Amino acid sequence: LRDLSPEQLKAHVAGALTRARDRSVVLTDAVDDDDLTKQHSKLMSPLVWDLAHIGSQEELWLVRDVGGREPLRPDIDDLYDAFQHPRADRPSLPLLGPAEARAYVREVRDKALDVLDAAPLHGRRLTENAFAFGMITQHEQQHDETMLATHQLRRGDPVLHAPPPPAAPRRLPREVVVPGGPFRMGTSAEPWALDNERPAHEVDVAGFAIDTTPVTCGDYLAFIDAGGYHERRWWSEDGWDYRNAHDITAPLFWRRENGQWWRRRFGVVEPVPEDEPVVHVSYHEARAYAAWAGRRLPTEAEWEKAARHDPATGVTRRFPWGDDEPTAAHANLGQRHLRPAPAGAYPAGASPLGVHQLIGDVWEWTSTDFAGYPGFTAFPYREYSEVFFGPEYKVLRGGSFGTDAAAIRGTFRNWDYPIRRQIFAGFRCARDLRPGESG
Ligand code: AVJ
Ligand code: FE
Repeated sequence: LRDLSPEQLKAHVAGALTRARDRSVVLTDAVDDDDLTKQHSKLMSPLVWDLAHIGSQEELWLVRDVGGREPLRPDIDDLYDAFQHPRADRPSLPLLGPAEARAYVREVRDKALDVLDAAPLHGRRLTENAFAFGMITQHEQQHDETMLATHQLRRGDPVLHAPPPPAAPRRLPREVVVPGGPFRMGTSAEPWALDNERPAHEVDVAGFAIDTTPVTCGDYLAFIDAGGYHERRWWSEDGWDYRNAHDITAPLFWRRENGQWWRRRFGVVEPVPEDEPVVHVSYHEARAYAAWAGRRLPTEAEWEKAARHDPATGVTRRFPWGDDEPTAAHANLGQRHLRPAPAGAYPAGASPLGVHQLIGDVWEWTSTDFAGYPGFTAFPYREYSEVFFGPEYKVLRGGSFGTDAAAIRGTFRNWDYPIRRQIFAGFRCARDLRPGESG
């Protein structure tokens, strides 16, 4: 981005904003007004809240803050402040209706593009102003993924459609050994990296082995068939309490009928596909599976080293495949397919050591609590990530099929409660090296 002229950068930013809006429109035009305004799950906002919230944040950060323009709707700031109202309460607020929300986000966007036109995007202001536009683009894409998760929870006929993902060309070895030693984690250079990804810092990671691909549904069925959900010893104390409190015996959206496992996926019920990464499992289930398999979840630093470290050069890459932005050949991103791709389907996206599908397909649970890196400074506000630091949240990495390329990087950090299953989360396992094993 730094190599672009201000005009090229503006065109790039405008394009990214437009792509995010096209996606928001697809997600909100796909359902009728009743579906838009009702709550499909206590865990989620009504879709019409997400839509107006996207506009409200854009008004605050681009129109008012960068542009210094007059507020459009100061009266609704509070309604769309995520910290004022928990998701469960949002349907009972006097929200903008579908037509009003659509008109509002259009009006905000017109003003934001006007601000972009006039904004200085060069010199010292590049970082400040371009970052605000990048942040708002990512914010809209993040809420689009949230809306996609709401679509998955919604009952009724399918309304979203996409072609199936590519097939896997060949079977891969089960795991890859990542040699021990330091690597540079995080970033000080990515222009659109959020505060929690910064700064770059050296981390020494002992040698470990990590799964070549995320754990598949077929792998996970073996855990179910072995009685994994019924054996206390595989579970943490919190995990076992959670499993019992909700009588959890399979991933969310799975059901067993007539001797066969089925899953519901955006309104379609289909047999569970054995070669696809498992999705809609909580951290607790991921951890129990790993214990049953005689393995463990990777730490966040292990995940990032597997994804970014090139042992041949010692250089940390932006993505597993190198420094280029993701394309359709690298990773399953952006709702291009409405499901994870079979394990091994993205050979062009593999890391130097041959770890596959780190970016896209499913978010991957790590064993690490969400915290700031050494030297962390909150930016642009504490509420983006700092207020979530602590042991209640686990870090997830890599993005899912529902994450847009604009909102994922090798350094990107997501976080959620270890009980959450409605997000597009799966996992892969790791293990310590055995004595004498190279690494
Ligand atoms: C980074 C995905 C945890 O959705 O709660 C959206 C992103 N922050 N609006 C979330 C976010 C404010 C955040 N996650
Ligand atoms: Fe938000």
